[in-house]
This record gives sequence, structure tokens and C-alpha cells, in this order.
Amino acid sequence: MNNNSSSTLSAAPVLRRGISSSVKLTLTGALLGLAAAASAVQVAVTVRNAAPDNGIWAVNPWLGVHDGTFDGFDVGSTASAAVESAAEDGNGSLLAAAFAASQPNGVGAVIAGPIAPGNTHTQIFDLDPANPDHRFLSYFAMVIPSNDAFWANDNPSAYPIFDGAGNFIPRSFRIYGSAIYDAGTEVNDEIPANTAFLAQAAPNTGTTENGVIAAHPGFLAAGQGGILDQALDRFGRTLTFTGADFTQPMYPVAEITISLVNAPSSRLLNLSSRGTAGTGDETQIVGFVVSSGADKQVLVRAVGPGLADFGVDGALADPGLTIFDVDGNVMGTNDDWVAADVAEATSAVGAFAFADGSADAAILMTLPAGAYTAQVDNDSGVEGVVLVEIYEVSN
Ligand SMILES: [Ca+2]
Ligand SMILES: [Ca+2]
Ligand SMILES: [Ca+2]
Ligand SMILES: [Ca+2]
Repeated sequence: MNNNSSSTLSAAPVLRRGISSSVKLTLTGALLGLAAAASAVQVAVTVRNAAPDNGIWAVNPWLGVHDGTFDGFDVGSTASAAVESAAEDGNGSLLAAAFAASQPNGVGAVIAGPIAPGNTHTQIFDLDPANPDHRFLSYFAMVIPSNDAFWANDNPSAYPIFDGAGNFIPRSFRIYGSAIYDAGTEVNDEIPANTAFLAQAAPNTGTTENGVIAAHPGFLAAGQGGILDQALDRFGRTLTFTGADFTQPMYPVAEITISLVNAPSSRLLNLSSRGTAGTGDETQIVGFVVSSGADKQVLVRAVGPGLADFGVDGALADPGLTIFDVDGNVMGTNDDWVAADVAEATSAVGAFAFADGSADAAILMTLPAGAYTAQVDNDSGVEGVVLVEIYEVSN
């Protein structure tokens, strides 16, 4: 299952204080509750291009899940033909073949296509937590435009998905510009005819560099006719790369999130709705329903400051969160999250962790069947972007 598989559903109209709102919710991953095979779980690996506007793109990221020994490259060493092809042309097929040969019981995938700054793609893997061949994630993506720039993990065991006992390890991590490598296979002339995504017309076009894999020194400075000065018409618009100087301190390149879509023992409902919230009529309202049956424990979060870590500009500085039932009764409220209350559940559902002492809001509570709204407000009076998340913690 490739990306863009997220589906939408319309929440019931919500009435409160005269505000009527029909909120479209984005359902991340899958709506579960389906009986899974006893041993299999679905793990979502989400790759987000975290670069700023007019920044660098990624193309055809390759992902592989393995036993911790698949090491596709080493900094300081000559690139393999597979790395050359993946770094110069965004072609991961040789890398995938090398992976398949090395890891007959591993699982690999290529997320096809270019990923624009701010865009996200998700790959779902069916994994067996007890299988040692399903323990570690590796990734590799070409930076475009470039001659031979890429980001990937040099250490094959840096990103365990499960611990040795088979426990899932939720994780979200960011890759910065300082972690972009030069494959050392093609001179960084940035001439459009040699540069993938610009005017390069065939694979393996450019001047051979005969170097080794090393930290990438960055693109030619603006005004030198390199990538930062280029513009191209693509996808019905004009693309420029004026924001592509990834040598800027803490330049965000990508964010990779590993989360559990599904577990045999729990039904994970991860509703996410991102919008702006201010005061009064600008309150963001998200409706959700606990269906009939046993009471449900839910984790509801209003993420404001935490979005800044994901490169979102204009995040709401201090969201407050209140859960109402259908009659307008307050079921729970929180301004700033309390670790003792929600940290364990946050980890259990695979949500990313908030920074210590942040002003994000989170409520963990058990609700009987019924319709509810999660409402975000804001005491600063300055509107901002907020993400509302609703997770079902247990059946
Ligand atoms: Ca290595
Ligand atoms: Ca190079
Ligand atoms: Ca080239
Ligand atoms: Ca080459």
C-alpha cells in the first residue's frame, strides 16, 4: 500500500454556542478493528520532506526493513554502483536488488516519485515483531536537483523498529542538511544538463568524480549559475530553489516517523485535523464518535508548539483543549499537557513525544459511547496552526 492512501470522512455537524461546523477529518493510516494475524503488525513509515519553500526535493526514497546487517554504504568509501545510480539518478532498483540478495527475508519498498517540500508519503509494512529479519529500518533518497547528493543512514542498526523482545519502538526523527552526503561519483558542477530534475536527459550523465562518499559541501552560491539560480516549469508551476541552501544551520531535510498502524490487541484510531485556531469563532472543533460497546480510553491532543519541530510556521503558541459531550457538558479540559498523565499512553499509541514543559495540550480519558467534540482555544489571542489528534488507546 503506497501513500495517498489516507481517506477522509465527514464528522457529524457540531453545534455549540451557535457555531455550526462540519469538519473534515483526515484519517491517517487505516481504520482498524479488523482481526489481524496473531503475529503480524502494520507499521507505517512516513517520510516528510521537511525543507522550506523553494527548498530541496527528495525523489524515490527507498526503505528497507532488515536484520540490522544491510549496510548499503560507508562514509569515506567509494560508492557502489547501486549507490551511484540511486544518488545520481534517483534509481533505487540496484539498491533494491542488493537488498533482496542480502536480506531474503527482509522487506523493501520504493516510494515512487518526487516529494516536494512540505509533502508526505507513507509506506505501510506488514511485519512480524518476533522475526529478527524485521527489526531495523534503513532509508535512502536522492536530493533533487543535484548531481549526486543523497540522505541515508550509514549505520544499519541505528533505527530499530522493534526491540529484541519484539516490542514496537515508536519513533520520529529529523534529518538535517549537515547529514546530506555527496556520493563522490559525479562532479558537483550543477550544470543543468548534468543535473537530475533540471535538464539531465539520461541516467549517469555528468563528469565522473572518482571520489568517496563524504559530507556534501553544499550547492554553488547564488549568482554562480548553479541550482540556487535555476527555475523550471514542472507540475504546472514554476519551481525555484532559492531556499535550497542546505548548509544553513539546522536546515530541515526530512522527517521520518515510524508508527504502529495496527496491533492485534488494540484498535488505533488516529484522527488528525490541522487548521487554524484563534479565539471565539476561530475555535477549532473536531467531532468524534465513540461507537456503542465498552467504554473507550482516548488520547486527545492539541499540538501547537510541537508543530514547530516539524517545520510548521505560525503554529499556535499555547493551545487549550476541551472535550464536550453532545449536550455541551465538559468531559475534560487541559491547557498544558502533564507528562505523568499522558506520557505512557502517548508512547503506547505511537504518537510523537512533546518537548518537556511544552505548552501543547493533551487529555487521556475514558469515554462511554456517544458523540463528542474536541475544541481548541487559545488564550494568547493570536491565531495559529494547530493539529488535533484523537487516538483510541484501548478497546
Ligand atoms: Ca555504513
Ligand atoms: Ca559529487
Ligand atoms: Ca548527473
Ligand atoms: Ca556517474
